[in-house]
Amino acid sequence: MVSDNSARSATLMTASHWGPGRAVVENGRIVNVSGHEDDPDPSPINGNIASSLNGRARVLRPAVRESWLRDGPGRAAGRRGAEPFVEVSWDRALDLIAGEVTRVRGQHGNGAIFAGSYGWSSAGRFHHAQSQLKRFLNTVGGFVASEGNYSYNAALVLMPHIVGNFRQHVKEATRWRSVARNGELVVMFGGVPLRSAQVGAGGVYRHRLRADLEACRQAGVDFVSISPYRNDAAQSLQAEWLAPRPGSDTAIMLGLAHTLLVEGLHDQAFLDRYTVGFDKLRSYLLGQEDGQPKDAEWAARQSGLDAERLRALARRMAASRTLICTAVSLQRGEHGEQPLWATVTLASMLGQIGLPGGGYGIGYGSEAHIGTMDRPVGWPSLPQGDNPVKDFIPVAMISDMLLNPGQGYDYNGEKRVFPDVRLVWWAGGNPFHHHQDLNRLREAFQQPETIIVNELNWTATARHADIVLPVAAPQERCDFGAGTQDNALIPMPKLVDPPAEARCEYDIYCDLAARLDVLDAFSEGRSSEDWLRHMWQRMTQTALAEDIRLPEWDEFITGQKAVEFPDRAPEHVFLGDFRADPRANALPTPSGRIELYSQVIAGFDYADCPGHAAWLPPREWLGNRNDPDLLHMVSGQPATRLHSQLDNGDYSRSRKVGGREPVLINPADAQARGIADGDIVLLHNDRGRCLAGAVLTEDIRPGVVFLWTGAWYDPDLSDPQHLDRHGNPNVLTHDWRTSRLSQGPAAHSALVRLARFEGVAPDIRVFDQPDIRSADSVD
Ligand SMILES: Nc1nc2c(c(=O)[nH]1)N[C@H]1C(S)=C(S)[C@@H](COP(=O)(O)OP(=O)(O)OC[C@H]3O[C@@H](n4cnc5c(=O)[nH]c(N)nc54)[C@H](O)[C@@H]3O)O[C@H]1N2
Ligand SMILES: Nc1nc2c(c(=O)[nH]1)N[C@H]1C(S)=C(S)[C@@H](COP(=O)(O)OP(=O)(O)OC[C@H]3O[C@@H](n4cnc5c(=O)[nH]c(N)nc54)[C@H](O)[C@@H]3O)O[C@H]1N2
Ligand SMILES: [Mo]
Repeated sequence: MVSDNSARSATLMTASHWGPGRAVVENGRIVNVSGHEDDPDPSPINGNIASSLNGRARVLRPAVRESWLRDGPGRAAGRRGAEPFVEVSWDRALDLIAGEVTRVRGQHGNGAIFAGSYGWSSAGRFHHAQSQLKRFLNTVGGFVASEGNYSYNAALVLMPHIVGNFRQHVKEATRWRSVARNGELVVMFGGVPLRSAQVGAGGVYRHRLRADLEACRQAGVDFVSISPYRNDAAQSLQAEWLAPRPGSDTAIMLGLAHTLLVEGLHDQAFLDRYTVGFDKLRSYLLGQEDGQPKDAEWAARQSGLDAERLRALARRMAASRTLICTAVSLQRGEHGEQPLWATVTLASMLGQIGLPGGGYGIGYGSEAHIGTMDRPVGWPSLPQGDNPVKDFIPVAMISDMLLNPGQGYDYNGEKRVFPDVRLVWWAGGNPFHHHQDLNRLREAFQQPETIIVNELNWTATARHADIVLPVAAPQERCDFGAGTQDNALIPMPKLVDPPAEARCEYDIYCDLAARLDVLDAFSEGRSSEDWLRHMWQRMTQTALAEDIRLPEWDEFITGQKAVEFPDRAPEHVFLGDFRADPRANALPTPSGRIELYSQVIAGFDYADCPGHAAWLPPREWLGNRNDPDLLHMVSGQPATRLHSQLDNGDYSRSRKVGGREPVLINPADAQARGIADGDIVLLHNDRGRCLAGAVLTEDIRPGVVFLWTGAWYDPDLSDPQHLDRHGNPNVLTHDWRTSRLSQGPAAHSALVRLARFEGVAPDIRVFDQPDIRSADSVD
């Protein structure tokens, strides 16, 4: 009913987190996916889809790790990730899983099952991997969940204390159109990279940011980019570039705040009316607590920037309608709460919060929609049901949890205890890409008795599992797409069949639910097509309330046309209503105002997150390197893919250097180490080592190397440090948290060493099948 696969060649619509695509299907195979003609700025990431789906890394049949199949569940003592797999029939795999779920529930309870299963999975409202897994496990007693995300955990936990819900911040960010019309100056910490704005969770029908930013520039808005990497600001913005030491932004912001204060440029009336706690800040800025005024000279010493330039910038910010943009990357470092709180503090002192084109925003550029669009109505989703297990971990504590069952930890004012997890089930995420300190994670992954992973590809995570289930890709099943902050519904017809024995996850869970006698509770008697029609029916009602008539499902899914909803607030101003009437529109903070000092947070008594914005240097940064040989590694989002997704695709691979992930090196740092452009290099520290391909560029600050995230982890286990042959930065990052407040990941503060790699570089193996044996050799 959904697509006409019988035609020898057809061009059909598909959707992904990076936008809609036109897929060319020939003889039951996708041969190309390109951007959609309605999209003014389509993402080249589409260029990976066909080659990745047809690639050699697909999981083709259910597979079980050899000694798990022979000996049953148990700790793995280094064998996970090192052993061959045995392919088994679906019946056998599902019997094993049903038996294991029953065993763990019976012996240890559902609190021993972890399905926090973080990750972006794929676009599509129904076939959302985590929702499917959670719904299934909720029908059999629940699971330990995870809370927060890797993107902006510090913001999720801190912002409700000081301003309000962070997701609301992002949704209601001041629009670029308001900046174009009213703004004069945009000061960006970490830039507003067009590279990362290719992506919007769940999908983005039209990429608007490039045009919106250019409109600001054309209207005369000036941009300043404070970032170690020049390209974090689009060239067309002609931004002034200040390249500080990574991790020093809080000091810079406090230095700017100090200049405002001592020169009387701060807006006392705004501070009095809309904030609490400025007195504490004032004494901190003046050094009355610690004897250290946070003046421009002090900020310059921390950041490596020029003191006079910082003073001039503070004056200019006070004299202009200024928007401060802080990238979420800043809060993915140690004490990542502080640049957020310092942003709010600095913007409050400027007094422009709630004014058109002014104030502050966090995460502009981290997604396509921020400042460009907001979802006008709610989209339907698959209900996950209720989880009877209330236990969870902050998302980035996965290794901590697995290595320390029963141990206590702090989190946002709570004292919590890690559960004793026996069964881990991951669907739609790749912790062996996303988590920090992969050698530690490898150790942690030996602890559970069983690990199940549902995957499209033999990622490093699949290779560290006991049971791997092959699943269908978005183009191999029928669905509809709608970005969480987008304004369009996009048809996602099934374009081709899944390869070999890969299946839709919904059907897998139905078969498992039948084995566990919960099929009715899981499926409610619906097939996946029934669910899609049911969800579309609900969507039709929602749309009608907005006077929008949706086509019938069959017409929509075959019709190759998206449905767009009108943009309700094209010039929205963040906190405009609060500014207009701070009593009627009080913030959801204890005081109802912006909390420059939080009694609640101060009451937690965390040395790593005091009661107001403060400069707490990271343990690893250029300001305290004891050896000039050390470099600061930034590991930002890759231009050529989404995280680790489709890294085996043609477009991602076309940018590799010598087959390795590119690392950006300043020519001065390269020269000092005898490294030439295109060389294979070795990055290393006490935690691990990896190869990468050298790209020499003046666009990166001296002393900093930039290694993109997401290269599929490819360890050589015969090497004592498990040399990653490919270039995943997380073999080098530490597994420390932002602070006890939010326990967020802190990947961006890591020091590394760099050398030319001598000798013959080993082949990359992770894009091929792992060692798979036939069942006969074990049975
Ligand atoms: N060093 C460092 N590390 C970082 C970051 C950083 O800046 N620096 N950034 C962090 C951030 S912000 C994030 S969000 C994370 C991202 O981390 P992840 O979200 O874990 O990364 P993805 O590569 O998107 O992983 C998604 C996985 O789901 C699989 N998948 C896709 N669709 C489906 C499906 O339908 N079903 C199933 N079962 N699987 C599917 C894909 O094949 C892929 O392996 O990384 C974090 N890690
Ligand atoms: N193409 C593509 N787009 C993506 C993603 C992807 O994988 N691929 N991932 C998406 C996701 S899940 C997220 S959360 C967002 C993340 O969005 P961001 O967090 O904004 O993205 P990053 O690339 O990690 O960081 C942006 C820039 O911050 C700068 N930076 C790093 N550390 C510092 C610092 O200490 N100080 C200053 N001033 N600058 C610093 C780096 O130069 C980097 O280029 O991106 C999203 N967009
Ligand atoms: Mo993210």
